[in-house]
Amino acid sequence: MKRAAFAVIGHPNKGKSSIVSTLARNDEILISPQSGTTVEANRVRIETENAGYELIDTPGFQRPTQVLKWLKQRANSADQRAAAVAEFVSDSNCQENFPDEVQLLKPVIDGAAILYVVDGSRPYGAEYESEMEILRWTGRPSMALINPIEGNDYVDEWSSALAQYFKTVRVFNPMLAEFAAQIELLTTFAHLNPEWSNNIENLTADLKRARQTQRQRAAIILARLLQDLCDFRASQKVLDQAQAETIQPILVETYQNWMKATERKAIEKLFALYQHFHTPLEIDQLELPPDLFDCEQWYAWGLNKKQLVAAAAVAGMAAGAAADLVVAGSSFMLGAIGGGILGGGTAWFGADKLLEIKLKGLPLGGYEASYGPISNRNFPYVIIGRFLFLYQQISRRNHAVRDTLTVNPKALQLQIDQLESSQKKAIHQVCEKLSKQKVVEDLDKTLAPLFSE
Ligand SMILES: Nc1nc2c(ncn2[C@@H]2O[C@H](COP(=O)(O)OP(=O)(O)OP(=O)(O)O)[C@@H](O)[C@H]2O)c(=O)[nH]1
Ligand SMILES: [Mg+2]
Repeated sequence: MKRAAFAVIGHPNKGKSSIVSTLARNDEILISPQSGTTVEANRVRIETENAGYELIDTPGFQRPTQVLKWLKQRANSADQRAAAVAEFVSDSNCQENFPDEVQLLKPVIDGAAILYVVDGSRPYGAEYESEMEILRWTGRPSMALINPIEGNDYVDEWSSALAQYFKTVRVFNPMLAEFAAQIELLTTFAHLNPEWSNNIENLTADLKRARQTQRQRAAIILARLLQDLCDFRASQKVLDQAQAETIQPILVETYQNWMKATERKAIEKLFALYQHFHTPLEIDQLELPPDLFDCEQWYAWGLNKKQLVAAAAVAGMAAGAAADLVVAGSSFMLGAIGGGILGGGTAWFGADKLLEIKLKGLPLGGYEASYGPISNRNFPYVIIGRFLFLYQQISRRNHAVRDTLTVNPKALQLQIDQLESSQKKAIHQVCEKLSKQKVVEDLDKTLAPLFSE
């Protein structure tokens, strides 16, 4: 099966590398606001299960008018033009005088098709005609992409001009194009050369399947994280109660550090699953506030008291248990009354609301002091909320996007509400089990509906 290769070509700073980065799902490709960032042709292979193709990122045209002049001296008629371009690429003087044009034309001479990239937010100008003319001289299959970098103002103007040189013209924004738009573009590529159509058909089918698998894997990562965080306890042997008291802060620290590190590792796995290896992330550490029901910052992540009572009802918990939840929330009262103590006292005092050190006698003497696991009913929702937010961001983030991913929480409840009632109920039931440190079979399958496209 013939594999396609596309050289992405254009003026400097028009988003060529951005397009390669997004289509290849590769966040290592250099992109920058500085013109002339790409200085050498860079071949990027895209491999899927049953197919593959190549994108070639190239430097921008620097002196197209002079290059065209050079070429015109070498070809008297149309049949000689492609050979003139080939001569240009292998000519040592040209390699020295026009390094950028040699770099960008070489892959085309070697058999790649052309993706010509322009900026739809800037006016068309005749100066682009030398570039398009040179590309036409190669005789290779080609299409044009209009990247609306700062808007659509000149897209129509560009479309008319490009139609003079290219049979196929598409608008494609490497920052915002969703998965479906990327697949659509790949499908268009297939039309450039009938020899590639089988391969590209396999490619798009593979990519769609891979995306489905990614969602399943994301659910598996969350399932493990939930089970781990809900079950974890830090413990240590001690001789007596006095010693237990002295090691309290150490146990608490061990516990909290482990919880944070475990969540962090799961997030890294999630990002790697979507081939994002360099995304700068700004996320608050997973801190355990004194009271998971009432601390302001947790509302955004977990469920509030009322929602939690409703969830309990949906999950089919006994009426008494639901009432307990409201009472459990009365530590809110404690918080309110004892605000001074909580605020000014040690962190330990506050954490005591959620968790406390337990002391257990050991058969051969001495004690085991332990901290955790957390059995607050809201806790699984908090973990789900944080993870799902990041899933939504990263699974839709194009690889050309390089800014910091900041966490701006939305209510998890909204997403759970969108599910069918049986799915909702199943999730509330597993959260209830998790908060009691029960092992949940097929947790990932229950969570799967939360991972929407
Ligand atoms: N907002 C926005 N910015 C874009 C878009 N495409 C590219 N950019 C930005 O434009 C700048 C240039 O993008 P590159 O992809 O490096 O452009 P290039 O054509 O490869 O540039 P050279 O390698 O220098 O020729 C970068 O700062 C990109 O972030 C877009 O669709 N929208
Ligand atoms: Mg570049």
